[in-house]
Amino acid sequence: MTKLQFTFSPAVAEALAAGDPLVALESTIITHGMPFPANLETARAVEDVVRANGAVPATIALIDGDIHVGLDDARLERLARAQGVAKASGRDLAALMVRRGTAGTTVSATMRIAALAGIDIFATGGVGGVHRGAGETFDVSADLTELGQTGTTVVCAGVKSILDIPKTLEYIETQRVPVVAYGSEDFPAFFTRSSGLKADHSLSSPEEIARLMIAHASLGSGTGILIANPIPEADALSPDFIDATIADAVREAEARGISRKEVTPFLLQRINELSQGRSLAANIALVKNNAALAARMAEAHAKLKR
Ligand code: PSU
Repeated sequence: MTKLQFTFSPAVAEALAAGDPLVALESTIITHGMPFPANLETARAVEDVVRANGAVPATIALIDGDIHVGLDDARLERLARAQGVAKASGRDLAALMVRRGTAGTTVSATMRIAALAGIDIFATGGVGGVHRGAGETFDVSADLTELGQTGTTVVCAGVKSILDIPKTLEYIETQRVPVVAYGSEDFPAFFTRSSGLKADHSLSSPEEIARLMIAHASLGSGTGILIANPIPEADALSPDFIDATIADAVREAEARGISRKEVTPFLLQRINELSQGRSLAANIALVKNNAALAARMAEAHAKLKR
């Protein structure tokens, strides 16, 4: 088998060689999750947050058929401005590499690439999950099966209620993936600090999570870990407001027959429009909050591994 070659940025290559803390970041949030220029500003700001908290950011994307681990600013800007680029989950990567394609990588693709590159921790906004109506459509994000197979620790703000949150948690349980809420008993719902459902476990420091990662790895299950970090209180949206907005967007998606991998980007964009930018502001705040926690975890984890 030929070994997959990645294109590492100099900063990422150096950190990997030295065993310094690193945080992987996804790029579908740039290509499909936010409008330009907020996507570019956020991508840059999130990298700065990782650096300010003691780790090296490694934004992952597919550019002209090459898998990049760590993007320079010119590539980040190209990705943020690109129109009509692909959204690559893990299963799309090989075909896009052959076609020399350019794509944002989803949580599933990014966690797989991070693991192959030797990066243990990955920060994002929300992971995909079981869609509402999945009993009929079978629409379950590949993020969840990837979590069951790839040993990356993913920091998110829970999942959005565009999804069926109870079914998503059931599916994650079936995949044997530990779910830990950070500093809370509740599993958060992205825009709000609680989904109304309890998380299986709660931890309250980056050091504890780093110890959990080491213990989990020693058990050899091979699964990832999902860390659910609630949005900061000051940035959270009111549950009534966001639930009504999401319900309108979901109805519209159904009426327009939006399906498959178009569903999530459509809903994100419509919710942003319907909320007049309030959902985008919350999204930016929670991604930065996750990046800060992930960097502090990476620092604690790198110390334990030395
Ligand atoms: N949820 C968000 N923002 C996002 C995504 C999900 O709040 O940008 C992106 C992530 O990249 C995630 C992907 O991996 O959407 C899931 O897509 P799907 O539901 O088609 O699997």
